[in-house]
Amino acid sequence: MKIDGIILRELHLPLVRPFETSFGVTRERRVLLAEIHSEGLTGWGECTAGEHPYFSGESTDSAWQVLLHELGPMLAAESPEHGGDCPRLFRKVRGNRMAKATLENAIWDLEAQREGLSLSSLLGGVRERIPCGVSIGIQSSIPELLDIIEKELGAGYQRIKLKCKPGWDVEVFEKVRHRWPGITLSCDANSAYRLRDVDHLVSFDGFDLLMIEQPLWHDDFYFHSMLQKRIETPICLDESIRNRRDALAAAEMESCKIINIKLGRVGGFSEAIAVHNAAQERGIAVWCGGMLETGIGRAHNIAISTLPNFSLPGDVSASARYWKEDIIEPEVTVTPQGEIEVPDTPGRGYDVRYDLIERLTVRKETVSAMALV
Ligand code: OSB
Ligand code: MG
Repeated sequence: MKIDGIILRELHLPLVRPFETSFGVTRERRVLLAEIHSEGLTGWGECTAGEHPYFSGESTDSAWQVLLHELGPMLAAESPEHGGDCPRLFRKVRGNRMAKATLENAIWDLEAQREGLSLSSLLGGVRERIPCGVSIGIQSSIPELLDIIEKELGAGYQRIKLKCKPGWDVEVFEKVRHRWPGITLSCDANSAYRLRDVDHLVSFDGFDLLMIEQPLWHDDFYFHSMLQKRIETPICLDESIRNRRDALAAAEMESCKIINIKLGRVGGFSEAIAVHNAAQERGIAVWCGGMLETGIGRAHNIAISTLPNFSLPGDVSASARYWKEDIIEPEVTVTPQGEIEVPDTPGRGYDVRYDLIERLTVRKETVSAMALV
């Protein structure tokens, strides 16, 4: 498809409530969007890099730079036919997977529109609805946390994930389990623990957690494998899994029993499918993670979650949990059974609210026209 223009935008959107993890608090997102025009259609991609390089080495600013000066011009020069062609086009650029995913996912969005297929069908999805969980940040007190959990369970969510760190873990699990002995509960440490904490982590086994996500170093497989031998609770890797090879290494070393797939973290839909397939062949369940996305990234997360091995509820939840007003319509909503109905219209399945996006845009740049001739 001929690329007629690539526009990058930065939008500022306050979260409806701050989100705290072991690595920091986010109050307002600086969202980077790519808008790709091709043959009368517009594809959208969202960069999941954080405001700071704390989750991965990428940030809104580093991704902007790489998109504007490296990846954007490469894409414009090649005009790929398929989203699946992008990893090859971007091969020269190392890392920067969240930046790469921004463009690749927009090309898949365009391709689905061109073919008149829903993004889910184009990706090989099989589900008409997906099961949803919520990720609940660290709160200032346990009573506040319990109130939030009560509300989310009331809304139907099928799994509660608690962000944890030393000092916000066993006491919290105790109180939550005491109140709700039977709910599906998991936790996410975002690398907050070290090997000296092994005995402490063994004590998590008393809380019947579905998984503990990324307890140790962000780039580790070996020590997670040692830890998994000591604890019953299944380890889920998030930060460590950058691509299919990492999934294979983790499976081989038994570093985890579950993998969280995030489109940005693995570089886009193509690699997400490859991780999904590798995990499936090795009996590792996967689920779709979230990065506090707006509706555009959320629509893409919904589409990938329809693949067969996404067998656990994801961190893909309703727009209203994050935003006063989402930039898509309709907004993403969750049924009382805790599911999202997957749209079956061509492309991403949600309309983009262009006027709202224009209003929220604080920075806008077009990839050099030189590269577009
Ligand atoms: O580790 O899963 C994570 C948000 C930002 C960075 C990392 C993570 C998260 C979440 C939020 O857990 C998931 C969501 O989008 O609701
Ligand atoms: Mg995580």
